[in-house]
Amino acid sequence: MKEINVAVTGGAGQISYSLLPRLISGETFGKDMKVNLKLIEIPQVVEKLQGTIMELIDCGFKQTGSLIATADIVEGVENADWVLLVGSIPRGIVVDGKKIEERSDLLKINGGIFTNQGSTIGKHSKSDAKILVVGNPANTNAFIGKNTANNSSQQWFAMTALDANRAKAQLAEKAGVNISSVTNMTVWGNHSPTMYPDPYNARIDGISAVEVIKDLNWIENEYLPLVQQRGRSVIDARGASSAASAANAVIDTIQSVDNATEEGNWFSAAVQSDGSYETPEGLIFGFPLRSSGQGSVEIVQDIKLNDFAKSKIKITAAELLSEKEAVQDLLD
Ligand code: NAX
Repeated sequence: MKEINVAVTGGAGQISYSLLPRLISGETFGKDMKVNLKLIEIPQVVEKLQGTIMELIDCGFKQTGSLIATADIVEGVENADWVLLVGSIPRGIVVDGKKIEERSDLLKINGGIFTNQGSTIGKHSKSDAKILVVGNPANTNAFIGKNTANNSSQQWFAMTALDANRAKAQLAEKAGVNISSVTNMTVWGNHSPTMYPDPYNARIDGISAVEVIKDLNWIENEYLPLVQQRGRSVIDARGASSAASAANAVIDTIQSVDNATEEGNWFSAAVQSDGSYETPEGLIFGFPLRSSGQGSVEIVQDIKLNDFAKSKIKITAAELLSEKEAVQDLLD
């Protein structure tokens, strides 16, 4: 069997609990791939991972390779092919006696974590490693990580696949079709309520979703907030954040990056902007992407954006620029 090394931070968190079995079951990397997992946690929590490891062993998957728990980031990301940065400090936590409520404080605290993780990944993970940031604020954490990693042969992504899946699901429900009919979904910009899930270029059985649904008021005034606030709606209903669907989106992203994209389709993730679609260069920005299946991923060009789309993309770009400013001192 071939082998792959996967590192996951936040290994004892909610998303990981749904994610980890699916990483080692043959579902994500294929039936012929043995998966060596390194689970990384903060020192106060690392002991708990022994329980998770027992459960992973007890799943009895034949693709399961070595299972290691560590609080040492160097040991954790050493030689990794994929690094899944799921761990981060949530809003509301008390740090040095202060309750962290402000987005700017959250940006700084998590930024500090991602400078260290980024530089370690840059030095110790494989030269063709792929890194997916899930922990929020995901785009700006990835921006910090990529810049401190300073290793241009590694590829950094921030996750927008959950938003894209939510965006497809709402279109499918409104149109009364199966979700598999909805393709070409892009979530432009930030993984935050300013994101722009693009219904004009999304297709339902090959036709623009807007043309199929024929309800512009719903599209522009109801659909967007539904998708943008879906995470909040799940928390309100469940009393906990969306962990199973987030884990599923991690797997979707890995598969989208690792396998060739179907002809005519694309997938959604945030990558470093090269200035495409007049977005600020350097930001980690949600784009439509295609993968060759051989390691390269490119931004799909020449998608038509109407004035509505351009105005929404400007808003999310402005938010990402202000997040960048808030963490700039960590990068100087
Ligand atoms: P949990 O709070 O259940 O778990 C987070 C885990 O990360 C904790 O066990 C914590 O100890 C660990 N951790 C914190 N700092 C760490 C560090 N420096 N190194 C290693 N581990 C560390 O959160 P969970 O529900 O699993 O969510 C994880 C992150 O995903 C959150 O930031 C959340 O906001 C974010 N999300 C991102 C989504 C996306 O689409 N990009 C969607 C789902 C989710 O909201």
